[in-house]
Amino acid sequence: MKDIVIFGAPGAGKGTQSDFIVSHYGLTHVSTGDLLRSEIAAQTDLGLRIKAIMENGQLVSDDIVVDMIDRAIAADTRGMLFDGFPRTVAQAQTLDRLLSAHGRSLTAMVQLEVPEAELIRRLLERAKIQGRSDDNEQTIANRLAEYRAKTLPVAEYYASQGKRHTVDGLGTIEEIAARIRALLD
Ligand code: B4P
Repeated sequence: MKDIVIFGAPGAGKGTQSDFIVSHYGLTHVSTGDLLRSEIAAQTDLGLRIKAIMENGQLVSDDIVVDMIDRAIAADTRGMLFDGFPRTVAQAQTLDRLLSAHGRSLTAMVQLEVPEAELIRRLLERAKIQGRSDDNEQTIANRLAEYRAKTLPVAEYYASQGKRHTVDGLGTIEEIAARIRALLD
């Protein structure tokens, strides 16, 4: 059973490449961004708190996302693709613990590498098409700062376990998917 993390900065293409990876390898897709947006759409008290944090470009607290992931792992029997999780070293440590409690361990982490100017270009382009409330210039700057400070250390965490694999995230969606497939095969 494969359990894979797709990792990268905001706009690196994690969600985009996840579609290909889950269909090709028959994995269960779990995107913490999607789960959090569903909570917002349901207009729960928790959703309202999450909305304010996301619109500010900050990370939602570890306990909220860990609870979501815990439930997703417990329900899965196929192997999983973790998209947008872990985003802090504490989340990465928790993922190791949760998988181990189910007799599993992470197979690989795939890091999409994209220069910052291209990340900003993609997110501003998405803003025009999807109108996501966290895709505006100020929020994007905050999200990139959060990424550098809290999420990039996760790459070192997996490098120290020998599980980090980098992929050039520039090119067409199909070219990048082919690079990921070559790596995972
Ligand atoms: P996410 O939903 O994970 O969003 P993201 O990082 O912006 O997107 P992604 O990298 O998936 O980009 P995409 O493929 O869509 O997170 C949103 C927020 O949720 C976070 O800021 C945070 O507040 C919160 N959150 C989520 N998980 C959390 C966690 N674990 N802990 C705490 N908080 C958490 O690509 C972006 C755009 O680029 C798209 O428009 C796409 O069409 C385009 N694109 C993709 N590949 C391309 C290519 N090759 N060429 C040109 N354009 C491309």
